[in-house]
Formats: sequence, structure tokens, C-alpha cells
Amino acid sequence: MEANGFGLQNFPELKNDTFLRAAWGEETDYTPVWCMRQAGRYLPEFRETRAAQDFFSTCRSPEACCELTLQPLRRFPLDAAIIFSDILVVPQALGMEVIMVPGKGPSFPEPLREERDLERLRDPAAVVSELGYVFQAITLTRQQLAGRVPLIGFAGAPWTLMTYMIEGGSSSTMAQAKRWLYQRPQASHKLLGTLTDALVPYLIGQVAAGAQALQLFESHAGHLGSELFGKFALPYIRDVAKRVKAGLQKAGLAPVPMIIFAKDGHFALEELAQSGYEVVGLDWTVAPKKARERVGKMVTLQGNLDPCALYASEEEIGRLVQQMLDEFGPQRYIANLGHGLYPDMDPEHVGAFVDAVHKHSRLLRQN
Ligand code: 1CP
Repeated sequence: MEANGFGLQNFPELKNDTFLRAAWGEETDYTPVWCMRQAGRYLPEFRETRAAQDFFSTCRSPEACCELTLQPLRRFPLDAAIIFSDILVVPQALGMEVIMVPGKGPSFPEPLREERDLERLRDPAAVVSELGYVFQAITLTRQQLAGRVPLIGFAGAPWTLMTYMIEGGSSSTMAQAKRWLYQRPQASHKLLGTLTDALVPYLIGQVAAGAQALQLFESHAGHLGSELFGKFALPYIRDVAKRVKAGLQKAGLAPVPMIIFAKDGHFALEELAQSGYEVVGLDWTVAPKKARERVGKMVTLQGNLDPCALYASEEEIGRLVQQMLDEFGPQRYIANLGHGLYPDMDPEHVGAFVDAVHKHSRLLRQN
């Protein structure tokens, strides 16, 4: 894609393609593993790098993003890296102010209140030029990774981004965002369409810049039942996959595997498995065996140890990992947590999790 000038680099040769092979449904010698929020506050070196730096200034520094992305890989033999950034850079690029309040989370001083507030949003076509700093971070990180493991790019799915833009931050009920769905379905579709139009070139741009897989985070799927999810989330999730794939082909870029992680979206598992993504990420509330029965062998599953299991002893973590691997089975599977790591988690226990996946998955294949 010429639009951002990337895509012509010669990147170092990939040495560990286990994650990509599993994502494409190919056989692997062991189960690949990475962790959501693997770059995070639980690492002392992360806190040091992030110290005294505003969150979104960090996101705008390709060097800082590269460093934060690489930190967990220096400690643990993870099978993939995920670029350090945030899903909220997209609402920012659409013209909304977002600040990260330390200890509280994201805050939008002027959230969308009325339908006419949609007019404040920039043309989604402008998003790619606003987010050049993410593409630069990806290119730099891909170079610095030196082919050790693949680099994952990501974005928030349209419904999840809409919740933040209307609620103005985190919310336990999503009542304001859901009020839009019930009272202003047309305006809601307009907003979700605008977000989709922004996400498609953004994700294609990430691949052009060097991302080797893409994950779409529908973190607030659980606030929609199957009815609302089917109307306001799923069509856009499908559209993103379809249009990104078509766009990559049109730009002459090789296809990359795409992962959909719809947290608490268990009610839509079958639909998600057929929504155009190679991998379906599961949160920790889903029983692995049942998930496999429901989606069949057509997709790779990713997940889903309860992140809080990392508070258990290393021995217990090993037992839980073994159980998880036995239930998912050896192939078409990528190990991960069922959501992100928390800041008070012990890095040693993250290492124990990663090692247990590698060790037990090799044993499983010998039997
Ligand atoms: O100062 C800090 O370090 C704040 C903590 C933090 C971090 C480490 C935030 C604020 N964002 C991030 C990075 C981040 N965000 C990554 C980096 C790569 C990695 O995983 O290692 C990723 C993939 C995200 C994605 C993200 N941001 C999601 C989707 C995943 C999920 O957690 O469900 C969401 C919902 C956000 C919004 C966001 N950004 C930050 C916070 C605390 C939140 C959540 C707010 C909420 O609870 O609603």
C-alpha cells in the first residue's frame, strides 16, 4: 500500500512461525503461546519506561512502543509479540480528545451525546494519515524483532470503540451506548459504519507496515445479548475481515491470519467462527471442549486460562495449563489467557504459564 509509504521493506527472515502455522490451521510441533497485555505494568521495566510519560505520548513514540513490545520477549519464550498501542487511538484519529487518567483509565472530555455530534467526527479516510506513528512503531518493531517471532497488529471492533465514544470512558452497564442502539438505531449504524470505514485502511496499513497477524478486540461484546450483537456488532466484525482481506489482495500484500476476540460473546460462538477470521479468541468463561464442539475444526481457537489463575502457585498453574491443553487438543490451538494480565501479577508466574504450555504440549504430541 503506497498510501503510507510502507510495505516495501525487507524484513529479517522469520525464525519461529509456530504461531502463524497454528493460526492458519497447520500442524505444529508444540502449542504456541502469547498473552494479552503481555506488555504491561506487571513488568518493572515497563513501569520504568512508562514513568512520567503520558500514556498517549508513549503511544506516539515509535521507539517507546518498540521497547515496550520487546520487553516481555526478553523475559519469556513467547511465540508472538503484540505491538504496544491502544484501541483508543482510532477515536482520537477521528477527532475526539481522549486522555488516560492514571489509576482510572481512559476519559473522553466531550463524548458523543447527540446524533448531531457525529458531525464532529473526521472523515474516516483521514485516519490512516493520522496514525502514521502506529505504522512507524510496527515497522521499527518488526525490524528490531529480527525475525524472532511474528508481530501482531490490532484494533478495537466498532461496537467496543462506540461504547467508549459515547460513555466517555469505562462503564459497568454501557447504558448510554445501549440507549443509542434502542433509541437511535440509524445513527448507531452510521457511527459503526464510520468506525468500520476507519478500521479497514488502518488494519491494512498495519500489515503494509509489517504486522504479520491482526487481532480485533470486541472487548464489550458481553453487554449485548445475541439479538443486539447480531444487529450491531457481528455485521461490522464480518465487514472488517472481508474488506481487510480484499484490500490486502488489491494492494498486492500477502494475506495475514486474523483473530476475533469477543469477550463474553459466548452466545455468538458459532457465528464468530464463520465471520471470516482464522482464529477465534475465547475468554475464560468458555469451556474448551464445548467451544471445540460448537465451532468444529474449521477455525483455530485461542485462549483461555483465567488470568487470575496466575495468582495460584506455579505448580497449580502447571496443572491448570495441562488441563486446558488436554481439553483444547494439540492442533488448531494457540494458548493465551482469557483476558489481559493485571498489573499486580508476578512475572515469574507468567513465565511458569509460558513454560508449562511449551512443556506439556510437546508431551501431548508424544502420546
Ligand atoms: O499506563 C498504562 O500503562 C495503562 C495501561 C494500558 C496498557 C498497558 C492501557 C490503558 N492500554 C495499554 C496497552 C494496550 N491496550 C495493548 C498493548 C499490547 C499488549 O497487549 O501487550 C493492547 C492490545 C490494548 C488494547 C485495549 N485497550 C483494549 C482491548 C483489550 C482488553 O483489555 O479488552 C481495551 C478495552 C483498551 C482500552 C484501555 N486502554 C487502557 C485501559 C486501562 C483500557 C481499558 C479501560 C476499560 O476498562 O474500559
